[in-house]
Amino acid sequence: MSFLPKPKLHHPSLGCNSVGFTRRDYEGAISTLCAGCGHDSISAAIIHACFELDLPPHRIAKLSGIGCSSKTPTYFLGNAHGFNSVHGRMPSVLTGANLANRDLIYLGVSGDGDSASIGLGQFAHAMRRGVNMTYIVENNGVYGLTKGQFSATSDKGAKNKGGATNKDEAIDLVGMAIQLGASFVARSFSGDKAQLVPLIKAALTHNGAAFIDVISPCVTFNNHAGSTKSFDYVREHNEAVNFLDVIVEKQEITVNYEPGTTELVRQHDGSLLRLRKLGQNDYDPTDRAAAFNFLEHHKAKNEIVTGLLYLNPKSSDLHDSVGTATTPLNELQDNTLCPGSAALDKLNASLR
Ligand SMILES: Cc1ncc(C[n+]2csc(CCOP(=O)(O)OP(=O)(O)O)c2C)c(N)n1
Ligand code: SF4
Ligand SMILES: [Mg+2]
Repeated sequence: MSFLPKPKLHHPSLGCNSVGFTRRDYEGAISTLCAGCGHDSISAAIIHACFELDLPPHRIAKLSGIGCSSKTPTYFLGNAHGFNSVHGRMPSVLTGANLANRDLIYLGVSGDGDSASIGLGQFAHAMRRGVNMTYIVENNGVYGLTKGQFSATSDKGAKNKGGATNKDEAIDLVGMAIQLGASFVARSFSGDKAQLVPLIKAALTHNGAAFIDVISPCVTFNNHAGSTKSFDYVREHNEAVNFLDVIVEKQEITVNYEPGTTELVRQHDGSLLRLRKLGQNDYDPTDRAAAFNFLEHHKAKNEIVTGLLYLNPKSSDLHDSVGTATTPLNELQDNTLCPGSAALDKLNASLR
């Protein structure tokens, strides 16, 4: 059985957020993934982020492709709109839905196989077009659902469970997203909820293409010595550049920070991102070229850089560039859809 509904009961004293929902209202069915799978921790972080952002679940549309990762939308936001599409095709289905109804908040969930192998072209075009969405890749370096083949994000030299070595170069989706023009690019780790939840909140409030690569160990097929996506390896090589707080516009914006260690970035919707810099670096996430160099530099040292890596605070989205109507298509009235024969005659005359 792949769908186990959770009982609706909850403790009467469970707190509500400002739109009247408890945390339970953001949950989905009981997960059927392997116990300990990193993907389940990401689902928990999504639930946490949406509850804290006070998002009404029915205002969210969650879409995915095929894979263990793409199964996860069943396990969170049971009251949201959902569409489980074809392997690697989530970005185009989401783009279509977004163009038809811009009033929903779009969350795309995918895997490294789904996005870096079969769906690489779809991933690239969603990023370069600036589709207003949060795009999460649950990156375990293998095709988990089909029993652990190397994926395109598996590092060269990494070993699979049977001891075979990957001979191909890895695709770094974070570097690609920056290069392709995504306006929000981050990397995190499923085992670091304190870092991941604020990143998801910031991505959900961002206008434009927001991409988060989340290293998410596959405990069944890729959590052994020799894997560069295991819990132990990521913990040992994780280099966090910053820590994020999200202050949404409706709250009174007060900040308290040590000068020189915190950076404030105001987003398109008025929300404020408070970035606490970690370590001794002076990392500036708004400098695209520097972000790219930083990534390459640390990759050469086998370090996995996490945190908010690139942000364009003046981002725009596909609707801005295409100039679409502000009203969702299903709400347009006949007089708007059909302005009459006089308007058609005028248009035809202008083309003669
Ligand atoms: C068109 C098509 N090709 C191949 C498959 C077989 N298939 C299903 S899931 C998958 C890979 C999933 O890997 P990933 O996206 O990394 O997800 P994970 O299971 O690791 O979370 C493949 C190759 C398919 N379902 N459809
Ligand atoms: S096979 Fe791997 S990715 Fe799939 S549910 Fe199990 S641990 Fe998770
Ligand atoms: Mg995978």
